[in-house]
Amino acid sequence: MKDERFFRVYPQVWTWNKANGGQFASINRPIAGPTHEKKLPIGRHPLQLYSLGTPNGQKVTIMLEELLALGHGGAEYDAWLIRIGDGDQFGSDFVKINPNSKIPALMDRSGEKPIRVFESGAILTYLAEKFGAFLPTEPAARAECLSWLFWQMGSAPYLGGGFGHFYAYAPTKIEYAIDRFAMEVKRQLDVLDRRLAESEYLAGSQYTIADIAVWPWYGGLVKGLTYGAAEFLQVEDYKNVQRWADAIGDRPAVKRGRMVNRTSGEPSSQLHERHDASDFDTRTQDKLAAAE
Ligand SMILES: N[C@@H](CCC(=O)N[C@@H](CS)C(=O)NCC(=O)O)C(=O)O
Repeated sequence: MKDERFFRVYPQVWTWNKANGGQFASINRPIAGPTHEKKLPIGRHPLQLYSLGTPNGQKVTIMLEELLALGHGGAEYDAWLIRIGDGDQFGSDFVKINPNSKIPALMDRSGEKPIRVFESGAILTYLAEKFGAFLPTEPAARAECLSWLFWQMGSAPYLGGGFGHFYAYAPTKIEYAIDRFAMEVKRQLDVLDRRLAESEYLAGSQYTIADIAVWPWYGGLVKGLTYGAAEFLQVEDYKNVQRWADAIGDRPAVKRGRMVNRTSGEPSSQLHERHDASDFDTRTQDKLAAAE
């Protein structure tokens, strides 16, 4: 029950203040559905990915690059860029693939009827089952893998929407919110650190979709790639997470997956769209700029 003090600050009925000064004020809205008609391009490969190189987007491109590295030719994909800052996620075709208007979104066009998949955890599971890879089949190992995968899906919003939002993006710094989410994120890092003290990877001795889901968020955080919060959160303390983050970050497929649909950082690390394996050598932003 809200008390008197609440209504001194807030009205009885919430109204939408479009210009609230927040970093993502231009795209945040309280209603779902498309804002405009927009066709999405379709390339020549069986899998069509519509995404952006954020941690949630990287999960899928890392998975696809890992599958290709294993020799699964059916995992060939076209990765199209969805610029969420420009509102591409509210285009009509995109909303048909993901009614939640968030990247990543996947269309599998390999069968008779196209299959849409949204939510990064669902996409990882779909691809793992389709290709029989990175998801153990033995019941105990499979349960462990899915437990950590779902742990990620439930935990990362506290890291991104909670800590990251209030520490890095909110227009006013609210000590209570930063403290609350810093504490939760440190607790989560400790959960991972204790697990990785007893196990090489999250689900056991094998590298799985659980690692692929968790690494872009928590690996990025402990390597100082996210929110500039490495010192604030004392990420060096999490020695087992550091060991695991380094091992995964060294994988060639992870290095490639991180480049796809990336629009920030060194131009040589940005491959805005990926349509062919050779694009990593020929179509990064530095190469495209040099060719102009
Ligand atoms: N639970 C979703 C989260 C996806 C998500 O939050 N995507 C963000 C980028 S990292 C997005 O598309 N934001 C656009 C928006 O909120 O309008 C998943 O894991 O796929």
